[in-house]
Amino acid sequence: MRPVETSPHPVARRPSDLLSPPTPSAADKLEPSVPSKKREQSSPQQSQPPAPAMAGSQRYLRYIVFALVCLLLLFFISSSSSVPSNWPSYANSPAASPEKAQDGSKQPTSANPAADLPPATIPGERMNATFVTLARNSDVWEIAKSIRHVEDRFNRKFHYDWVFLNDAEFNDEFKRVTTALVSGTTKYGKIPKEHWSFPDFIDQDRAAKVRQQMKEAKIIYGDSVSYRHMCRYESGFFFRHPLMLDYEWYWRVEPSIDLFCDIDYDTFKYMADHKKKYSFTLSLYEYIETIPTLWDTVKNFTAAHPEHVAKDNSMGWVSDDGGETYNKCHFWSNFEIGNLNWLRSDAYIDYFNHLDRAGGFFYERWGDAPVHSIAAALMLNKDEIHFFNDIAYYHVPFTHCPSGEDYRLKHKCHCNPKDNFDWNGYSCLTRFYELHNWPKPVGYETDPH
Ligand SMILES: Nc1nc2c(ncn2[C@@H]2O[C@H](COP(=O)(O)OP(=O)(O)OP(=O)(O)O)[C@@H](O)[C@H]2O)c(=O)[nH]1
Ligand SMILES: [Mg+2]
Repeated sequence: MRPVETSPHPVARRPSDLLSPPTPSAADKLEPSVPSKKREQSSPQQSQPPAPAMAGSQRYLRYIVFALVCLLLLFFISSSSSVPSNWPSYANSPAASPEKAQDGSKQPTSANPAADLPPATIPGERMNATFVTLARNSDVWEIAKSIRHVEDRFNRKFHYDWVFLNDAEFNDEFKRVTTALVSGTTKYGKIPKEHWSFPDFIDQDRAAKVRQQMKEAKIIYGDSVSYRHMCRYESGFFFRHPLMLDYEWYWRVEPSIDLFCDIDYDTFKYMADHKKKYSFTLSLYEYIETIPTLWDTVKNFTAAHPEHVAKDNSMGWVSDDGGETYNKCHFWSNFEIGNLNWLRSDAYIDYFNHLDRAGGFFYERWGDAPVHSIAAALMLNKDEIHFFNDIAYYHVPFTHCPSGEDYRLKHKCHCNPKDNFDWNGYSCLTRFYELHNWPKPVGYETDPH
């Protein structure tokens, strides 16, 4: 919050203050019956006995002067509170004149009694949950925007904590700005070096060559070392940071995202009550150039650890040929609400270690989105993955805007349904609906797509 600045100069509050003549002094207002000049003159005169005729006419003169002064005062007061004639008139507005309120009664100003406004704070138990953001100090203003959206649409009603993680120390500005915005408790953690560096089994020359080749092939973030550390960290470590060990549920938030609709219920509690472990709002196809050997590595893992594969899994969502090849569908992991105990489970840790040893985070450019998504698809039962259709979300360049105008209006959504990515050919949501044999959501037919 910006400090309130005090001005050393008296400031005119309205244009009329500059235009109107000065109002009488406080002293004049307190003793209106004796104008100040008159008071000064009166004492010498009182010392001489007045002639009777003079005394009468002087009294009348005084009354006349007094009446004139009163008239002048009244004129000054009324002219200083009037607005210039070229200002718009609100004379007929009920708000401007309470005595003209629509029901004809004189009403004092009162609070809006509308019953359908959501309460400022939603009562009830809170889950053991936190928001989590990986960010650099330079992300401060973009994460500030994201926090504002999350607070306005959800967290001002719940006050969940927010954990910030960084491979460097957070500076004071980052802490000040984010702490001021979050309604829950904020925590700031530095990532240990061993979670944000090349493991010793990685061949540095081979990794550098790949980066050069990807740069020439113009693959997005193809030559970036830090992006690779970020993807590896989000895949295998954030949930093990000491600050995260306190929690069971997380909601991942990135800089520059938008939430478009009010969320009036506790999404963490929803996950717990419905036995969900992982969730998404957007899904799409991955660039195959960044993960050429990921699926083969996964197949090696499932062959070695069949016990980690869920019976009622979502293989049909990630493979069109019963697991032979990967169809590249993944949940977009810049948004996630999920269960930290699942990520900390033996099954997930075995999976991550297997992938990490294969080296694809550095010899290719494996993203945390396909890594999380394949794990969820194969190691969770399909009912444990939740599609948050009601969380309207944007991360450049895609928007999830819920189907159905009725829902959007009731939840004060400000997304344009034309921007909805769900039924676009590059989205994997239709496949998800087919996997579950769900009909398309209400409003699908009438919304533009
Ligand atoms: N501390 C830290 N955080 C990073 C670094 N690189 C990325 N991040 C964070 O990791 C998350 C993902 O990075 P992004 O750059 O948004 O990656 P992306 O979403 O694939 O790409 P964009 O389309 O550019 O958003 C964000 O929360 C970033 O703030 C880094 O080097 N250090
Ligand atoms: Mg991002």
